[in-house]
Amino acid sequence: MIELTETHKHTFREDGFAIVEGVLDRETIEAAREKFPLLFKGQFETGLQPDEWNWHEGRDRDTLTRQICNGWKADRTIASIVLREDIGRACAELRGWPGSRINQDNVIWKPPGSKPLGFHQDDSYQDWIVPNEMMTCWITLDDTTATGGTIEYVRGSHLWPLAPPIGQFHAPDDALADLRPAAAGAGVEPEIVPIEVPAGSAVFHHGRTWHGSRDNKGEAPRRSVVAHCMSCDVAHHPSNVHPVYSRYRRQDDLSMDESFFPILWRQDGYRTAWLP
Ligand SMILES: O=C(O)CCC(=O)C(=O)O
Repeated sequence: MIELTETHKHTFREDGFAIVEGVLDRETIEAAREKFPLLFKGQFETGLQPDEWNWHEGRDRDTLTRQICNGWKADRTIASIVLREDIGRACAELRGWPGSRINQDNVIWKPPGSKPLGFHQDDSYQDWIVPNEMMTCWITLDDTTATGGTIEYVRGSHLWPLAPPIGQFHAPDDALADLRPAAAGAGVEPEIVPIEVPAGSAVFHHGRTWHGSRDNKGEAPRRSVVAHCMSCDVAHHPSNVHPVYSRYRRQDDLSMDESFFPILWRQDGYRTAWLP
């Protein structure tokens, strides 16, 4: 059960991210790890494909970071993590929202030798929703190290302006290429903080906090499950279209469908009925 302290809230306000250890127990960590090879082979427990599936075994280079978006639709173990009520509550509390829905999840697998994910702001990819704001709970299934491809945050960068989507997200030659001009624009020397935490820890980050992960130079994989949330009150944008997620917009209706974007927690006690 995640209980945010005043220290977490203060750190989040100052830095744009806050670490909470002990979010997953050993059994859940093991259960989730076992799903990674199956998911990336296309063996989906529910029979449904995830919305995005960027690395297929046998098709893609081993050096790429492997990523699935909306693994919760394909797998109940992933769903049991990213659709947790306490994650929704913590995201809402940190942002002052009346509640949280899932926007999308990520299943991320960085084997030894795998390449970076470019530093970016999550909100740069959210122009299909109003307001275009996301809040993330990033959870590691492995102990993380600075050289082992862990997530890295730029302290205080949630207060910088919103930048456009970055030039190259997967395996860029220079993971910091888009961060540098953004930092120069903000008039600061970026302070990059690698997150070194035990398996089962979470980091909550603001949708504008610059972050990414560099090469995994270690001997062990780095696996994460990520819940990207949005406010429960969010709507589809009337004209901006996301090629994947705007498919869930109904004709002449901008409201979010709870079948695809369930409400994890709301301050009046509501939670999407089918979630249990
Ligand atoms: O796990 C990573 O390497 C990056 C994840 C990420 O970009 C995110 O959680 O927003």
